[in-house]
Parts: sequence; structure tokens; C-alpha cells
Amino acid sequence: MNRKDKLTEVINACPIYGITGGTRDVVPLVKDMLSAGIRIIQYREKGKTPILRYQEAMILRRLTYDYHALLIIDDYVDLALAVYADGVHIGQDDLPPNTVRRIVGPNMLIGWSTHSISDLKAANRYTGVIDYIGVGPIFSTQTKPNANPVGISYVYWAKQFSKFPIVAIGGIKTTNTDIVWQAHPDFICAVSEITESDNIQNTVYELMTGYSRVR
Ligand code: TZP
Ligand code: MG
Repeated sequence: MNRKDKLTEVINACPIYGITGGTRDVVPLVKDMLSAGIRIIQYREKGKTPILRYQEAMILRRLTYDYHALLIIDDYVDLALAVYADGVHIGQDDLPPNTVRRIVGPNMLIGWSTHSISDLKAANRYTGVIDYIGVGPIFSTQTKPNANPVGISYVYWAKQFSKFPIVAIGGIKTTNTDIVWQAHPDFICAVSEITESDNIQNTVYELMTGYSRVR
């Protein structure tokens, strides 16, 4: 299956994009996300040693295979290759998308974070190179405290002009998904709302509030 079809299949199965983080043990966290129906998991663990990241990501590789879910590695292109991940997620300060594509080859998904309309325009020049974009942070968030919120209007812009599926992220809670879904993102991603939830199944269900009205 090509990269685009892989993503479309996941979007149709469950439009919630899962990201690890927080203080909970990452393996049980991801098990709960997968059993709640999430089909794309980004491993985003910045403060750990390379060996621990490798060990954890390897376990997640097996788990995500079992659930027919995609595994995306944040930041570390080498780790993504080492664990046979489905994709790698990079930001504006990482290696340029063309370079990452050259390293990972034709099969791996590449996600790119964007934070402004000029980022969005730049992203559109990478057709055939990147596969989806992150748009955010929409609202202010403790998970990324130094980033400026871009507001919901950016999601509308991105949906209209992006050549790629968009992942809305940043400050999304079960209480505000309604207005986010109205901007028609392909995925929404709520990091702390899920990692801090004591009932992930229920939280994922609540994050879908407002989705049925836009689909
Ligand atoms: N990129 C933009 S905002 C963000 C990332 C990784 C963090 C979002 O975390 P939360 O807890 O959903 O606000
Ligand atoms: Mg990054």
C-alpha cells in the first residue's frame, strides 16, 4: 500500500492521532490508546537515553503491528529506521524534508510540524516528499509552553490550502473538540488529555464529540 493510502485507511478507522508523553509508563499507555481504537501512535520521548528509546520503541513496534496501527517516531530519523517504524515526524528546526526523505527512502511516512501560513506554503512545496502536516499549537498548552498558539483560524487555512492531510494539535481537550472538528482537520491530537486520562477509552470517545456533524 502506498503512503497516502496507508494514512487514509487510518484516518477512516479513527481520526485521533496518538502521541506518547507525560509520566505514565509508555507501554501500558500505548496499549490503552490502541485498545481505545487509535490507529496511529507517535513515540515522542525527548528526555530519555537513546538505548531506552530504542527498547521502548521496539516494544511499541510489536504492539502496533498487532493492532494494524502505524508507528511514527518523533525527531529521531535513526530510531525510526532502527525499529522499522512506519514514519518519522520532524519539526521546523530538524533536517529538511528532502534530506529526511533521502535518508528514509520511499516507503516511510514523513510528518512535518507547521506553525504559520508561511510554514504551510513551504510545506506545499514538498509534495511527494512529506505526507501530512501538524498544525498548531491551536490553543496555549503546558505540553509545549513556549510555543505561541496559532488559533483555530489557522486550522481553517490549513484545511483549505494544505496539499496534505492535517493534524490539529495543541490544547485540545474533550471540552473544545466541537469547534476544532468544525474546521475539518483530518486528525486531532490531544496529548495531555489522553496521557493524563484514567479512562482512555472514554476520553477517546469524548474527543470524537462534534466529529459526526462534520463527516
Ligand atoms: N506540537 C504542537 S502543540 C504540541 C505539540 C507536540 C503539544 C500538544 O500537547 P497537548 O497536551 O495536547 O496540548
Ligand atoms: Mg521535533
